[in-house]
Amino acid sequence: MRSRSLSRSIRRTFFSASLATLALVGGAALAPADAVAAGRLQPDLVVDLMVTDVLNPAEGETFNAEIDIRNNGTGESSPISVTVSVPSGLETTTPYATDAGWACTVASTTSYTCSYPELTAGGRASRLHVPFVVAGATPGSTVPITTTIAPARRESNTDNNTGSVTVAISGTCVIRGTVWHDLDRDGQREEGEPAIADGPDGVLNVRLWARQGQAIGGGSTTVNPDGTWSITARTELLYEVRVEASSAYARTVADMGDDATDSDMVTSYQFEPTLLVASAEFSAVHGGEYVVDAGLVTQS
Ligand SMILES: [Ca+2]
Ligand SMILES: [Ca+2]
Ligand SMILES: [Ca+2]
Repeated sequence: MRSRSLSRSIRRTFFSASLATLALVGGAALAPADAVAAGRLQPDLVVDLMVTDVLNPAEGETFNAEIDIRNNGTGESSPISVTVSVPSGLETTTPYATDAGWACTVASTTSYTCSYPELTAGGRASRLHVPFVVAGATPGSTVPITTTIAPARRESNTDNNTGSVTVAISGTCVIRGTVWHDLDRDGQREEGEPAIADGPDGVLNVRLWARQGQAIGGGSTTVNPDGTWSITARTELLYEVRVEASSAYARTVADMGDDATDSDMVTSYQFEPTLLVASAEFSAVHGGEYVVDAGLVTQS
């Protein structure tokens, strides 16, 4: 009896001594709940970002999905295994061996599997690049690509282990217009108002300008003797039509009256040494036909 009583007493003393030691080491007293959380260090792997390096790839072209993975948890993860889906319309190709730490294999016709070493708490994996070939996707459609991280051992949250991005498949459209001389400056093309022809004293060029750096597209042309022009262009991006002409001209008033016979140039970027005017930005989609006319007046 006595020995047991003694033993309990010793244990109690020992326990309070350890708590005191903990408090001293930590520099502040730890509340019991904090002590428990600190003792269970859990990883939380997250698909932090998923993008493609090309916004609008076309049939037969190769583009990359770019994927950032990090550990938002409090503990180190186990080695990481990631599945990247290959949807219908896209095909796998040889994975890269250049992403530090990553090793990818073609798991099947519908997925890649990629592995990476353990990530410490707060750690980020080097960016993963996964190549895709457009094969049989419908022009103008959007195709989703999904990344799924296999749950790490003791992972605290697996709801954020998936990320996805959609890529738009480029098609073709026709963009065309007429450049004319708006003699009476009313913004409408009437009978007798002439075309402005190609050349240093007329129209230097017509160009499709794309603001989105990761979009592929554009094109340029000169006008025909009757002032008309036409460009067949890639789609699933935003374009602006820019007309460069002699500085003898300026832009007439835009969007005045009947759209079939008005001028669609809403911006003047430059007057010297050449005139540079532009349409509003518009979304070009597969199969579309866009008429963008330019009325110019004599520079006064
Ligand atoms: Ca997670
Ligand atoms: Ca007119
Ligand atoms: Ca218009």
